[in-house]
Amino acid sequence: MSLKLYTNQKSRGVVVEWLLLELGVEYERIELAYHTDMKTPEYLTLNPFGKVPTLVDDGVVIYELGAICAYLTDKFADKGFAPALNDPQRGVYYRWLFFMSGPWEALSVDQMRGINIQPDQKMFVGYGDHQDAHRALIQGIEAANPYLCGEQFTTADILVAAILLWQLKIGTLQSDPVIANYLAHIQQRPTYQKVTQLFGDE
Ligand SMILES: N[C@@H](CCC(=O)N[C@@H](CS)C(=O)NCC(=O)O)C(=O)O
Repeated sequence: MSLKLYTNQKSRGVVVEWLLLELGVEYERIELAYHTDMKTPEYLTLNPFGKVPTLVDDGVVIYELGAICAYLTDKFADKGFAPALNDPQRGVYYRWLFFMSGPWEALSVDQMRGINIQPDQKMFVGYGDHQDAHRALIQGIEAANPYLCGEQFTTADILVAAILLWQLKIGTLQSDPVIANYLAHIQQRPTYQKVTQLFGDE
C-alpha cells in the first residue's frame, strides 16, 4: 500500500481520514501517541514538528493538514472533490483551504490560549480579530448553496465542516443558524454516519 497516514484518533488527522473515506482510498494507518511516538528521532525526520497528521506517499512526505488535503484531492482528481482548474469555483475552493489553514487555525489557537487581539494589533494579525474572522466565516458560509463551491461537495467542505464540528463540540465556537444550516447539509450525506465513528465518542 503506497499511502501511509501517521495520525492520532484525537487530532486533525481525522479530517484526512474523512477525506480518504470519501475518496474510497485504502491506506495504512499508523496511530502515534502524543508526547512519545510523535517525538522519536525517526518520526522527527518525517515531521520536524513532531506533530500529526503526516502522509507518506511512496517516499514523498507531506505534513500540514491543508497540504495533505490538497495533495490527496489532486492525486485522486478523477473522484471530483475539487472544482476543475478552469472552473471559477476553484478560487472559492482555494480560499477555503487557505482560510482554514491560516487565519482560522491561528484564531482558534489564540482563543484556546485566551489571547484577545487589541485594536492596534489588528493590522499585523492575519485574521484581524475574532469579530473579523467570524464575519468572514459567516459571510462565506452564508453563500454556500448548499456546499461551499455550489452543488459540488468538495474537500473544502470536509475541512471546514470537520473543524467547525470539532470547535462546536469543545465550545470555542458558538452555534449560529448559518453554521447549523450548512452543517445540516453535510450531516445528511450518506457517508456521515461513518464519519461520526472517526470522531469517536468524546
Ligand atoms: N499546522 C499543523 C498543526 C498540526 C498539529 O498541531 N497537530 C497536533 C494534533 S491536532 C499535534 O500533533 N500535536 C502534538 C504535539 O505538538 O506534540 C497542521 O495543520 O497539520
